[in-house]
Amino acid sequence: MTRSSTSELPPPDFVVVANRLPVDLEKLPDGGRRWKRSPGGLVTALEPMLRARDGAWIGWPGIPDVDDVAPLVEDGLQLHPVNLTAAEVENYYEGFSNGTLWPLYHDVVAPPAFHRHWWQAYVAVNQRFADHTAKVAADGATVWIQDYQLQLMPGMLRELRPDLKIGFFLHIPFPPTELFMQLPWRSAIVEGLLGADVIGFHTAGGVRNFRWLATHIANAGPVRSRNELTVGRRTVKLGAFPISIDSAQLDALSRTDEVGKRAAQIREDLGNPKKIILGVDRLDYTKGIDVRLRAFHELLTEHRVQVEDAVMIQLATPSRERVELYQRMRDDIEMSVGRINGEYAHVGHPAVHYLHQSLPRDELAAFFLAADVMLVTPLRDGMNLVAKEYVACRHDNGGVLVLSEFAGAAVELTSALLVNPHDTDGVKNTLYAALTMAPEEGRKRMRTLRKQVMTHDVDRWARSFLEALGMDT
Ligand code: ADQ
Repeated sequence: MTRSSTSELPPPDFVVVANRLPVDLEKLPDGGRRWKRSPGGLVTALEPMLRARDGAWIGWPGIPDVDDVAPLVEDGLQLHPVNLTAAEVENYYEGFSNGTLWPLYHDVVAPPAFHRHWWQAYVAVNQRFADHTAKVAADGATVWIQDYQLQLMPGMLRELRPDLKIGFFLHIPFPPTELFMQLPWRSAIVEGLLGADVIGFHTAGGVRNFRWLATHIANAGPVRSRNELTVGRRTVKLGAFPISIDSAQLDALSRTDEVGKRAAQIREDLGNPKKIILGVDRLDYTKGIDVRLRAFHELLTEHRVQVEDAVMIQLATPSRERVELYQRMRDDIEMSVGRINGEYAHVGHPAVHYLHQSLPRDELAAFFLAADVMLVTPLRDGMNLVAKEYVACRHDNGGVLVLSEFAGAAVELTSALLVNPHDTDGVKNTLYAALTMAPEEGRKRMRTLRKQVMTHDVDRWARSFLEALGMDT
């Protein structure tokens, strides 16, 4: 990585703004600090475009109370840190973003909390991001704002810099209007979003919900067409842009010898069971990890599945560990795993293997390649990239994907076995069907799924959004 300061560079004409920077700042034991890359799909997709244009990324570096970090340039990409205080992390991030908006936007599967001091912190932090961006962006630049933590920012930025082209993309579902209406600050959020020129959602359902609210509770004028609203003298475009993954890269990784050998090794380490069932998630109450544990447990109890024949692996990345609800959910999941193993494991052969760990990409690819059935059962999910990653890794056309109807991915991945995660019998019977599916039918379904995932990658997603915003990609 070559690093330098931003002072000698021209102002960027393409700027991405997200809650987090694509690098994390780490505190060292000796009191020093260092930057660590935090790879993610969004960075991979946008990096080439950002570098080609000497673009900039604005975001929080991941630790609170560091207001002395200068912007830096990393291999041609400008990184501009925005500081958050410890109180703002608590109130804007853990509070309003993850304690109010996250559950509200995910069908209130957990009750959202409404606190005025959380909201005030959300307003203040959005304003800081807007002020920062207004200072950094070149005349007439394109600014692409990401996700639910920054929904007020499009409006705030437009006030400061009407010359900018502003796009906003929501990575989580936009909820049904009846649920959104609970939010005491609903008009401010809708008006904030309407500051953008293009507002993107994963699905047409999100577009529909937002369009109704924009015309009923905010000052959006007549609907010009299904996907265009009039706001004052401006036109705001709405669109469904289903995000994806770097499909070719994962496909290539899963074809390497190392990953193939590691997948075989995983099978052997498990005692060569006939079937391996896999779940891979951030440990979050929206992901329905409990749903699939219950289904597997019942199949064992009903003797439809024997532990000698089928094992389950649940990989769970630690997430939001300071939030009490997440601590409780983790306890519940670990208790269920303990109970299933207590009843059905043999010494040396657990029924459920549970890893509360984040794994490297190649290791994850090996698990995907080893798994006969992939269980993706969220109660609600904006998209769910795990489902697409599984498909991209199955270059052998093997494996069966069981997918929740309530994941955005279900709109595209219709050849998966779709389930209603609230219907335990349905999930259980579908899991059984997946375990006993004729190989030819499995391959046929996987071929269709791969056609979709391999041709609709994250680069295509980013380009289609930026083209809607009028950027020459
Ligand atoms: P997330 O809720 O984080 O994203 P998801 O789309 O599934 O959900 O992405 C999770 C990522 O974490 C995947 O790339 C997955 O491989 C990785 N991961 C999960 N467990 C892991 C483990 N144990 N080790 C290593 N990596 C692991 C939000 C929305 C989604 C939306 C995305 C992108 O909630 O609905 O798809 O943003 O818009």
